[in-house]
Amino acid sequence: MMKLKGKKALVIGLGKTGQSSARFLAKQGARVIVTDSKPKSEFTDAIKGLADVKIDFEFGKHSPKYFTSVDFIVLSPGVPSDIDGLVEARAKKIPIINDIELAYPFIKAPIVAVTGTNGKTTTAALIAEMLRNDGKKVFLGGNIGTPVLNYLQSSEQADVVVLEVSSFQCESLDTFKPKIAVFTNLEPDHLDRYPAGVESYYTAKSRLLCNAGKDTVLVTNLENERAARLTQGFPGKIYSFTKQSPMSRSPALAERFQGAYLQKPKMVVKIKSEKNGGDKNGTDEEFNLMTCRLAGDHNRENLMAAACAAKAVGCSKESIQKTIENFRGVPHRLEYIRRKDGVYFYNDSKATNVASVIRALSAFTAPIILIAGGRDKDQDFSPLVDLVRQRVKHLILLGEAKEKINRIIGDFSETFLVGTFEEAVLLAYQKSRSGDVILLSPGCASYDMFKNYEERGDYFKKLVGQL
Ligand code: UMA
Repeated sequence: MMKLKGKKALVIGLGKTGQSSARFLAKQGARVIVTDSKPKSEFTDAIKGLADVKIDFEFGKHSPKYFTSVDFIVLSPGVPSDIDGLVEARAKKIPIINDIELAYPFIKAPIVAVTGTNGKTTTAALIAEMLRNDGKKVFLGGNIGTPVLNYLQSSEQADVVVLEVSSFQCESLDTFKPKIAVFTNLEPDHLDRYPAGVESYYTAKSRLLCNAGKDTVLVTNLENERAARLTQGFPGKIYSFTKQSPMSRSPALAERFQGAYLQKPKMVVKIKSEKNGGDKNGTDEEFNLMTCRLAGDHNRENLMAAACAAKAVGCSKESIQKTIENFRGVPHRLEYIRRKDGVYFYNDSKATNVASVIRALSAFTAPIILIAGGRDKDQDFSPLVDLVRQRVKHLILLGEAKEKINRIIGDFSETFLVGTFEEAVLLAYQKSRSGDVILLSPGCASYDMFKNYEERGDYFKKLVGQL
């Protein structure tokens, strides 16, 4: 465990991560400097919130001198790992860690870490809910919005810590070793952050397994080629999930299979027990999905992943079934908002890449009026062509990427380019008929018009509420 007392630490970025890291370090007796490239005027609340601890701040730039005069650096996930000062710090062998690495040695409870391109937030929330329904105290944090160090600064003693871990957070993992590592799927994303190509994004994600051993459980998706590949040579236990029965995939797989699969309308979970008297072949537990409120096939995958992870920490069948019945989804992820004049409104503001728009469009059989656009992340929108042609009756585009998206998929549906969210919502409503779905699933980042995807989704919900 790194001794922090008296150590000089540089925290880069004063967002949620930077604030919780700076506070934790200062409380542990470290000498803390925080540097953020934005001007001081943007941090009035953050500075006030940290007034009770001793911290030095630098705003508006990152002075090179700090990067090489500290004992270690804590990097916020949104800060690219190749900014100038970091290159120099690396050359001088100054450790560069993130908040998860900083927190890890202090966490006593078993950790379930969830990553993947899509579905990781819903899966992490489902796991937490299953375990809470099982009477366990759970801390749920990480990329989902609550930095992990907030846990160590509360009086809470969790039985299980569930963390959503993004690729940006995986990148700087070094000693972190979760008990259970969940991969929902791996698909191209964040190519603006990984200019060397998609392989470097996958490499970043696989850092989650960099210390995996015999005692690690990997939960992964057999439907997804890249996620399935993680099982090759994996040293620990593998719980996989698949939409087909393992037998129909291959008898060899069925033989060794542990995990979850669908047998519509049921989900079957098969985990072999090694405890005294346990069933070495695995008992099948069946779960009824008829009452599940989560829309879309992708959510069936999230459910299977969550059930495998929950089982790996000893969750009961009843608690999993109860969660299936009561879980209403995570805000901004295919979140049902309301029905007006027979039209259903869904907020999927978290869909910031093409793969998640594909999932959202695939979740509905009703005609869709799709509102999309925002800040492009160098994406190829052409994989949307078929679904837009089949399911989208009107396409409403806005934000910086609207012309690019229009060039690629605009011809496959009646398309409108608008300037504001107000116009988009009003037009969608005017064009709708009873039975339609109005779906905000932008396929782009929100930063051209909003602070983040939550603000975008909340604004959409507000406008829909006002109709
Ligand atoms: N900054 C610099 N220098 C730079 C770049 C940025 O100083 O070169 C500063 C910015 O001015 C800003 C601060 O860094 O003040 C922001 O840091 P951050 O972007 O790491 O944001 P946090 O508020 O710390 O939030 C982060 C995650 N954000 C990102 O990964 C971009 C949050 O995930 C996460 O919830 C939070 O930590 C707690 O763990 C958000 C996200 O969009 C939801 N994640 C991406 C995704 O899900 O696709 C990965």
